[in-house]
Amino acid sequence: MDKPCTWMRAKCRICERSARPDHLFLSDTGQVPGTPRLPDDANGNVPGAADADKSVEPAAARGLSVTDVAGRVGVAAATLRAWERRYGLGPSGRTTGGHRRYSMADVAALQRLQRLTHAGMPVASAALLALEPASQDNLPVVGERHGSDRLARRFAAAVDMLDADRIARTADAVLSERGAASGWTEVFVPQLQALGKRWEATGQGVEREHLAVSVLQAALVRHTRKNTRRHPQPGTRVLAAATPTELHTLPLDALAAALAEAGIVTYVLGSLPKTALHTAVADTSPAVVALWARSRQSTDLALLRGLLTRAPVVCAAGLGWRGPSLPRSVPHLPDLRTAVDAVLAWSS
Ligand code: B12
Repeated sequence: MDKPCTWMRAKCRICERSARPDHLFLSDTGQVPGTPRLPDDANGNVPGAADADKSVEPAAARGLSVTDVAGRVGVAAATLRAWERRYGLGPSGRTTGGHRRYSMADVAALQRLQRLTHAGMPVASAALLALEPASQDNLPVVGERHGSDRLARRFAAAVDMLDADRIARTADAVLSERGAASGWTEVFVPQLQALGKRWEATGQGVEREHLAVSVLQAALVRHTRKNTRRHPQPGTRVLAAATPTELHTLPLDALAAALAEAGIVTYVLGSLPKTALHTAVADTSPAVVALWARSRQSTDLALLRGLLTRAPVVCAAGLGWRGPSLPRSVPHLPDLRTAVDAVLAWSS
C-alpha cells in the first residue's frame, strides 16, 4: 500500500482503502450531475429521506451523513466520495448546505458493492450491478453461483475489462443456457440499463457500452442463424424496423433471436426512412411488420398508419408507443415476451 498507485481505476479500491489522497483521481468537491438538493428544515432534517425506510432509527430518517455511512459500510469517507464520482453510487439527496444525505436505499446499494468486491469482482463491474434498479434487487451474493446471476456477473466483468472475446463467450452461454427471451430480459436488459444509468450519472462508460452492444449484437445474430438452420422450412416472416429517429435498434436483434427459436424468420432492418420501409415491405411480403420506438419522441404515427394497407399485421413495438393512441388494428407490444407470444399466435 506504500507503493505509488499504477493500477487502472477499476483496481484502485486497493489504494482507496489506504485513503491516500494522492491516489484519488478527481477533485474531492465534484458533484454528480442531477443529484437533487434537498432543503434542510429548521432542525437540519432532510424532508423525504425518511421514506426509504420508516422503520429505521431517527438518524437514518433524516438521511445519513457520509461519516455515518462510512461507518455502516466499513470504508473511509474518502472512498465513498470516490465511488460517487467514479461510479455514480452516491447519496440521493443533499442539504441546501451541500452536505451529502444518504437514504437507506443508497446504503443498501453501497453494501451490495462491498459484498461483490469482497467476492472478487472488480469494483467498476460491481458498481454496475449495485446500480441496477430495485426491481432487480435479488442481487448476487457471495456463494450464490448459479443461473443468470453468475452469467450476469461474468458479463459485467467482461464488459468492464473491455474483453470482447469474454463478452462474446458469455453472451453465447447466456443465449444457449437460457434461450433468447429469458437471456435478453433477465441478463442483458439489466446490464444495458445499468450501463445507461452509469452514463447518465457520471458521463462515463460510453466505450464499454459501445463494445457491449456490438459484441452482443453479433452474438444475437449467431444465435438467430444457428436456430434458423435448425428449421429447414421456416414459417412466418416478420419484418422488424425502427422509426427513422430511433437508433436504439438492438432489441430488434433480440426479437429475431427469440423468434428464430420457433422457426420464424425476421428481417432486421434497423432504423428506416419511409420509402426504404415501404420498399422492404413490398420486397419481403412479411406476415407481420413490427415498428419499434423505444421512446415517445421517436414514435411516428403517420409512418405506422402508412403501413396498414401494406401488411396483414402491423404492430407497435416498444414503450415509446404507450402514449400515442394507436389505430384499433395495431397491437402494442411493450416487451419481448409479449412480442414473441403475439407473433407465435398470429402465425399459428
Ligand atoms: C446502447 C444504447 C445506445 C446505443 C444504441 C445502439 C443500438 N444499436 O441499439 C447508441 C450509442 C446508438 C445510443 C444513442 C443514444 N442514446 Co442510448 N442507450 C443505450 C442503452 C445503454 C441500451 C439501449 C437498449 O438496447 N435498450 C433496450 C433495453 C436494454 O432497455 P429498455 O428499453 O429500458 O427496455 C425496456 C423496454 O424497451 C422493453 N424491451 C426491452 N427489449 C425489448 C424488445 C422488444 C422486441 C420489445 C417489444 C420491448 C423490449 O422492456 C424493457 C423493460 O420495460 C440505453 C440504456 C437503457 N436503459 O436502455 C441508453 C439510453 C436509451 N440512451 C439514451 C440516450 C440519451 C441516448 C442519446 C440521446 C445519447 C446522445 N447524447 O447521443 C442517443 C440517442 C439515439 C437516438 N436518436 O435514438 C438514454 C435515453 C433517455 C430517455 N429519456 O429515454 C438511455 C436510457 C441512457 C440513460 N440512462 O440516460 N444509445
